Amino acid sequence: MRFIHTSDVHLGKTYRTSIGEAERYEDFFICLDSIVTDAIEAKVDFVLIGGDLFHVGQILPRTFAKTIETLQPLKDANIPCLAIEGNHDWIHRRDSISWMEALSQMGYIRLLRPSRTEEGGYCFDPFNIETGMGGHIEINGLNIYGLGYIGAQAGSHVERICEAVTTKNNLLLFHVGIWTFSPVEIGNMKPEDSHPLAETFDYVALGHGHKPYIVATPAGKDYAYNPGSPEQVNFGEQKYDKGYYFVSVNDGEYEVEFKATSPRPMIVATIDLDEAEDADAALLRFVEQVKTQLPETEDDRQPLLELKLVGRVNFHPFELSRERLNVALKEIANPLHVEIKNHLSLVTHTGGEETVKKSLAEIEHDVLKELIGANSEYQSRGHLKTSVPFKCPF
Ligand SMILES: [Mn+2]
Repeated sequence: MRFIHTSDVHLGKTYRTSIGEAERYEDFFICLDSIVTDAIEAKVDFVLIGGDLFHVGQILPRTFAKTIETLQPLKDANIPCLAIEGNHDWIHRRDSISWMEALSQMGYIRLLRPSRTEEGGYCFDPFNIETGMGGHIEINGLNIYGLGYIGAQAGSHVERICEAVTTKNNLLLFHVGIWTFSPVEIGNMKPEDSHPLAETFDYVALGHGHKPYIVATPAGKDYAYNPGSPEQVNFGEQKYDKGYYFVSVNDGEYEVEFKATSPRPMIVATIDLDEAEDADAALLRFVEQVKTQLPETEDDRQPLLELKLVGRVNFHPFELSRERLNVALKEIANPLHVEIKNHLSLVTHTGGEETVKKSLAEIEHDVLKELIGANSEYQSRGHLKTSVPFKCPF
C-alpha cells in the first residue's frame, strides 16, 4: 500500500496589493496540482492532507471552484483524499458552513473529525460517504483516524485520543506542531506528551509547521511526520526543504521518502547601506548586494523578494524611495512581489559636535506628529497608537 502525505497547502494565499497577485494566487493551485498528478501516476491508495488546505477560513468562491477543479482528477481516479481541518481552515468556522465540509459532502475530500462523548472523550465514528462526516476510515486494512486542530492543550488530549482507538494498524492525521521541531507559538505540544501516540499509531501524519521534520520515540523509532508546506507560504520558508512524503507500507513497516516540490523562488536578504553618503551611492550598493543574492537557477519564474535595508546613512532615508528601489529591482531581478523593510537610520547633526541618530520609525513618528498638529481634526487624538492584531503565520 502506498500513499502521499502533504499538508499546509494554503490555497487562496496571495499578496492582495501586488501586481503579481493573480500569478501568486495560481502558485498554490499549481503546487497542489503537481501533487495530484504524482498521486495518479504512482497509483497511490490514498492522499492525506494534514490541515490548512485553505489559507483562510472564509475563502473566495473562485478558490472553492479552483480547488474542485484541482482535486477532480483524484476523484476521477477513485483515489480518496483524506483531510482534516487546520487552524487556518478552522477560524470563523462557526460563522458559516465550512468549506471543508462542503468539499467532503461533494466527495472531493473525506473530512475526518471526531465527535466528543458526554464524558469529554473522543469518538471516531465511521466515515459516512453520504453525509461526508466521520472520524475513521479503513482502507485495505489500515485504520485512518482524523483529528483536526484542537488548540493549545493538544498534549493533554493524547491519552483520551488513544483510549478512543481499539483497532490495530492505525494512522492518525493530526494538525499540531511538536515543540522543539516546530517552535510555532501556538498549537504545539511537547515531545514527551506526543510520544505515547506511537503506542497506538504506527504513523502520525502531522501538519501545522511549514518546515518538514520527523519525530522519533526516545527509543529511536520514527512515528510522526510533518511534511511542511509544499509551497513557500511566508518569507523565511526559503530555508526549508519543500515537498511531501511518499509512503509505502509493507507488513506494517513504513518506508517514508521525502519528494521535493518546486516552489516559486524566494529570496530574503539584508542589504547593508551603512555610511552611504547619498541616495545615489546607496542605490548603487543596493543593486550590487541584491545581485549577489540572486540564485543561479534555470527557474524562469519571477522570484519573491524580501529585503531589509540596514545601516546609518548620511541622507534622509525617504530619499531612497520605494519607487527608485523597485525600478532598480525590476531591471536586475524582475520580481513578482517585493517587500522592503526600511531599517535605515539617519545621521543628523544638531549644530554642535553631537550627532543624533534617528531611526526611520522615529522620523515617521515626528512626521505624523507634525501632521496631527497641523490638522485640527486629529488633534484630539494626540497620541498615536498602532495596534496590529496577532495572526499566526502558520
Ligand atoms: Mn499552515
